[in-house]
Amino acid sequence: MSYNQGYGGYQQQPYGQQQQGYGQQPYGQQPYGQQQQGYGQQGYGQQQYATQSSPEASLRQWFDAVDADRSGQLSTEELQRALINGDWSPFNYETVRLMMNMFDTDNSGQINFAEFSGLWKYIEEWRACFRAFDRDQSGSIDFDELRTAMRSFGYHLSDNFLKLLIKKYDKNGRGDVSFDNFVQIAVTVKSLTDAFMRIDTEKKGYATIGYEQFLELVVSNR
Ligand SMILES: [Ca+2]
Ligand SMILES: [Ca+2]
Repeated sequence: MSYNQGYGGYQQQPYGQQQQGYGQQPYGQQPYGQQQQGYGQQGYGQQQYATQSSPEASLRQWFDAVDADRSGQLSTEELQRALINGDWSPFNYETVRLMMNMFDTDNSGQINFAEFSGLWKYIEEWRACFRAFDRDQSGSIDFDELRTAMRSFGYHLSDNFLKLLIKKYDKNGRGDVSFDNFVQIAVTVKSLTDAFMRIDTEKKGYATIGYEQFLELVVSNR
């Protein structure tokens, strides 16, 4: 029952109808203007690129700086150097791989500059979102903050499941999650929910799923 209740979130507020879903987030409302602030905070603005004129030029320089072998493409390892949390720690490998899969549109296993620009914009949108939900500005998302975030994304998840998410993605053992892990949680929950909704055709919040169908769902979302 609690499962159905928890999952019921998407019945009550289907996508696009969420009270304050993605649309209402700071997404897109603060494009590059506000991100300047982010640049400085994340460290790379403090390096020699600080005074660059256009955001594109800064981004290009950032891309070139992390493209260690000068191939004009970023490998997963190079990309990891480009993606930094608020506390300057690099993104965890899993999140980098997730971003790689999402933005490597030509499936080359590398990220070119055009793909990187899209990826960067996406990350900056998430950064604004993360800041909005990090109420106490601790630089991490705790249980209450995660619950608020997931609700506003339209997911009504039980406290137990939210606790499980924190437990799984809390890399410092402090009972909260860093920026990279927050993104990973949100993207994972979304892709798994979308996959489930394709099986749950009657939108009941439960479905009969075959063994291999289940394996397929999990594997294709990794
Ligand atoms: Ca490279
Ligand atoms: Ca916080």
